[in-house]
Amino acid sequence: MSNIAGRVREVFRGDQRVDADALIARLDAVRRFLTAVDGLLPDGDLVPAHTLVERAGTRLALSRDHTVVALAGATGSGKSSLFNALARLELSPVGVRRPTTGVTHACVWGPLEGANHLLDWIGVLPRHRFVRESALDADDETALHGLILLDLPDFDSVQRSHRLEVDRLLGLVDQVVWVVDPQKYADRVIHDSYLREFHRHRDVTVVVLNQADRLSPAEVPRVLDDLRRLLDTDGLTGVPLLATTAVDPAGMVGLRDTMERTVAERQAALRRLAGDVDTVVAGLDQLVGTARPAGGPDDTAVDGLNRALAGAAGVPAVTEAVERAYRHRAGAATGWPVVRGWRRLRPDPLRRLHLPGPPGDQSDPAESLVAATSVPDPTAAQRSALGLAIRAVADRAAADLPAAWPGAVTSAARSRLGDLPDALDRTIAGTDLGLDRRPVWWRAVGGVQWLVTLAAVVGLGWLVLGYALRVLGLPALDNPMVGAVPLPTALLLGGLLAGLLVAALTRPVVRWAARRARARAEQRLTARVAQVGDEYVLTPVRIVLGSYAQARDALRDAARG
Ligand SMILES: Nc1nc2c(ncn2[C@@H]2O[C@H](COP(=O)(O)OP(=O)(O)OP(=O)(O)O)[C@@H](O)[C@H]2O)c(=O)[nH]1
Ligand SMILES: [Mg+2]
Repeated sequence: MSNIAGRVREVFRGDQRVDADALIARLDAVRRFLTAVDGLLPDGDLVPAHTLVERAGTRLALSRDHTVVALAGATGSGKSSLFNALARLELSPVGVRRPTTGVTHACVWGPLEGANHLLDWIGVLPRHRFVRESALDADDETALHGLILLDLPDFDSVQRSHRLEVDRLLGLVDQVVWVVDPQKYADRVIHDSYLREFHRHRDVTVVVLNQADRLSPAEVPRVLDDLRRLLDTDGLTGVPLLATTAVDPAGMVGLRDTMERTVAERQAALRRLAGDVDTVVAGLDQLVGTARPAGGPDDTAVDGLNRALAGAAGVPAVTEAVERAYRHRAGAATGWPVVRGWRRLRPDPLRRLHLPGPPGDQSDPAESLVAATSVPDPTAAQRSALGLAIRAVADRAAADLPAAWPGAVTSAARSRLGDLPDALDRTIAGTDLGLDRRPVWWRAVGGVQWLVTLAAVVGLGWLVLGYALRVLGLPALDNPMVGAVPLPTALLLGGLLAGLLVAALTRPVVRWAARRARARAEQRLTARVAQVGDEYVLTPVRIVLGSYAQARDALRDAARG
């Protein structure tokens, strides 16, 4: 037996210490990761991380002076026999009828009080809890003070409840001693379903080949070598492997030494949780990947979005109306006064869209309080162009992100799509189109038009007066001459001609200024519409990209073991 114990010490490697503060920092990082991805990634992918955070928090809050070690294995491998041999008492029934152990038994070394909360959490019924504290033992058992040993049911049980109980407990205990026997040590179930799954928990895994007395002394090393090879394949290289004989105290020395060392180190709980963090981080790695988070949506896609938004908001229709409104209003202000009134009868093109009318136009003040414009609704083509542009923004922003993220980015980009039409309409209604002041030159030209019209009226009056005097036989007025033309005639004709001339000369200037007013309005509208796009589409996308960056940083912190 001492040979076997010697072999055990050679491969034992429980020397890697886990710093409690560093572990808590890693768990905090996992918590930050979960906060960052909350609502963005499928909940199903996050279950192990949530479970870890909850379990680790509870385990660390409970006694850190106790080490919970579970004896796990196939039915009949000798778990209960080892449990009793370690306790040196017959606590858990050992039987020939399989399976024997149906519920977990616990044995606590040292006072039970401190361990009770831990056993409540683990879920061992009080009637199956035992205390290994006897005055008769003197100091024999002090080396194991702090140990809580669990005798588990069989994991390969015909009883489904046994398997469920084992799986539940394996997620909670600090260390697992896997018990195999010479007949079944190579069984696929234990290797494929259990040991392989525990490869990140090598630091808290011990494997014992029990019933070693059933092998000849020459066979023991051979079977241990074979088992070691299988464990290497399972990814459990270097885990302590020892042979035990539950029915012979000498065959328990190696396992007892291992237990004492585990209890003395007070490291198993921390190592187990560190292994859990490793497992969770490895599982989450593909959700975050190595891609650097994009700074934000790219410029080309944003330009496309702004164009599509402008189209959907009816910016072309409004700018067209601005140009016509400018011509309309300039015509009314600078046109020939004889026909000006007639112009005013025609409706203002901007008012027709329920946009601000000419300055001082109070014809319907209530209407100006209504945000909704009568800008035509977007066509089906404009709507689908907007949909595509939003998609393109999301696709470009999420191009380098792992598969789990593009969906979240697209949802964010589309999250406020329903509010966009109203927001765009309000923006159009609230944009200063640059037409609310009459240019000075309109007033100057208008003044000239009034002057020449006045001259024509004076000329006409003068002529009418002269004609009336002649009809009544009264002395005629002495008409001054302008060249060969009498002054009243010159005033009338000159005034009329000058009016038409000023109107003709003004027309191309008005057209040019109307185009400029249109360009200015287009610039302002495009800028305001882009702000709406920023608020309703780009900001939600940026928030998701920010969450990705936070999740990535958090996972990197959690991975630092
Ligand atoms: N010779 C020998 N027999 C053993 C040894 N360990 C256990 N046995 C016997 O193997 C049988 C099964 O032992 P248990 O301790 O009940 O096995 P278990 O793993 O608890 O089984 P379940 O509770 O059914 O999961 C009993 O008859 C034990 O006496 C050992 O080291 N050597
Ligand atoms: Mg048993």
